[in-house]
Amino acid sequence: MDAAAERGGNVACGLPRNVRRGLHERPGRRGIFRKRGPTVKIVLVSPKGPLYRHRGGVFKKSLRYAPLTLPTLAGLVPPELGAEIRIIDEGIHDIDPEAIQADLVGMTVITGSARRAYDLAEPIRRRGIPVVMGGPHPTLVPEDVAPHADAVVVGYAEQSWPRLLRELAAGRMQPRYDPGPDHTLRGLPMPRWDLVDASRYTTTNVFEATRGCVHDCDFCVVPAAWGRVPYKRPVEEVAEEIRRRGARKLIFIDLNLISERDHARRLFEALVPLGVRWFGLSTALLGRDPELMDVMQRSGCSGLLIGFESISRDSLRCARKGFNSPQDYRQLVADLHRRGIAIMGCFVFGVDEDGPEVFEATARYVVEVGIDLPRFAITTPFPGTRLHRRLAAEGRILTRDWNLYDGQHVVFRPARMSPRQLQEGHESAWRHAYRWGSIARRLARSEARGLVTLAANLGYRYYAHHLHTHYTCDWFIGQVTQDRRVSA
Ligand code: B12
Ligand code: SF4
Repeated sequence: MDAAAERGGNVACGLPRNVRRGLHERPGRRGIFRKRGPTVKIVLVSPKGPLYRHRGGVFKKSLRYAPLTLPTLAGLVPPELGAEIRIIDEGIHDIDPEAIQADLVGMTVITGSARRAYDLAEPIRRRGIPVVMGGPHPTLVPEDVAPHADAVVVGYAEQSWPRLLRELAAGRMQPRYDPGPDHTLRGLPMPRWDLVDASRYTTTNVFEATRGCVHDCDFCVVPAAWGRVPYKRPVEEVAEEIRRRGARKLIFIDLNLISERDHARRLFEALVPLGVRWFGLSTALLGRDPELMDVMQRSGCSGLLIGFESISRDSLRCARKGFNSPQDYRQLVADLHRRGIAIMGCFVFGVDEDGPEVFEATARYVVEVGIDLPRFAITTPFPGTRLHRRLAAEGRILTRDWNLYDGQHVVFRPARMSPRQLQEGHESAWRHAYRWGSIARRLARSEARGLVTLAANLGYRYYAHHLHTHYTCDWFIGQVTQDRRVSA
């Protein structure tokens, strides 16, 4: 007898056995929600990603803003279901899967958290509670996720998630949901921030104005998962949401805010009268557009994350990011600093053109140019990307342990160095960039420096010198042998 049946189909105890068994096969069955009285319990979970498994240090709270995904999904729950919704971000709250009481559990999954999501789902499903998974990993490789979930939601879920819930209520949830052709970001309900414990995050003033990106970089999950269509929210709706929430300092999580220039310009202009300070993401192409930088400055931009990726033209071409021009980086940094905009500069190591010299050269460069907050990552061939397919075809994927797909571990055989050189070189770049002397030199070059930038540097200095504490396991890549390779 399974646990749900044991509890006799109580409202809070998951699907009764007969409904659960026939979940996908019996369209038109009486819906579970109506059957169980007015209160439907939905628990939305963000399983702990690799970087957050070890708490402690400065990352306890200081650099973390509240995740937008779960409040967004909660906002999309159809009101007529009268649902009681709980949000659990496992980076913040511990979860006991055996104790979860719900009619449905929804999990958002990135590749690095997939293993954890599967482990959490297993005891929950055993107790008769259906689990639905969505997000980047289910979108990229739904077939990997399907055995671990009752339904997989592929792609953006603005239309499919409410449909799933209505169909579940009617007793005919399908095993897979795809976004309809009518996907739009117009007229979205407000994210349910009231369900988030704001005291655990630096801020809950997290917004999005666009989705997707027009570019097609080899390693990037975004074009692989969602295509190259940039979806845009109407500028007035974004401004209205900011106004209604009374946000003065905010974060845009859009991967490339300037993906469509005209929308970006109108957005920034709409921000001017709001008198906000904001942080967001952009490509280095911004450097070619002083007019856009001016309006950005007027709109209150105080920091940008920019994917510089490499200081080598060949490496950039190799990663299909040839639109970045390293010869222009210095000018871009200076132009942004002059406008009081600090820069979090991201670099990635391990593309085929990279040799062992790349680490020191890059670390020295970021100090010399004065990047406020440099970040380094190891090229990660996320499943479903073109890069993954190519490396798999070349027999260079070393492991499919998704726990290691976090941008901090070497999971493939690099072309011009050993896996160990890549792992150790990446760590040495972090340490070099966050030496006391390097921090001082970088910040001395930045006119955008302030207490926040200094505090963030101290945070990253801690991280740079404790990388191993933040790793999930002792993946000792040097010991990987030929026969541990995985080629598909
Ligand atoms: C913000 C963000 C973060 C934040 C996340 C936390 C936060 N406080 O917000 C921070 C900076 C901490 C972060 C860290 C990392 N991130 Co991140 N992040 C993002 C980003 C830019 C936005 C996510 C977001 O909020 N989107 C807005 C919401 C509304 O959209 P959404 O999450 O896609 O959800 C929609 C659908 O996907 C779907 N959906 C999602 N989940 C579910 C669940 C259910 C049940 C259903 C029905 C639907 C559904 O419905 C939603 C509405 O359409 C995405 C890129 C992107 N644009 O997706 C990368 C992204 C998710 N991150 C990524 C990565 C790799 C990382 C890191 C590993 C990077 C690193 N090395 O540091 C770490 C991992 C952290 C960890 N937990 O382990 C990758 C994931 C790739 C993959 N296959 O795993 C992405 C796609 C970026 C990329 N280009 O590669 N990230
Ligand atoms: S510009 Fe950034 S978001 Fe766009 S495809 Fe390239 S890496 Fe991905």
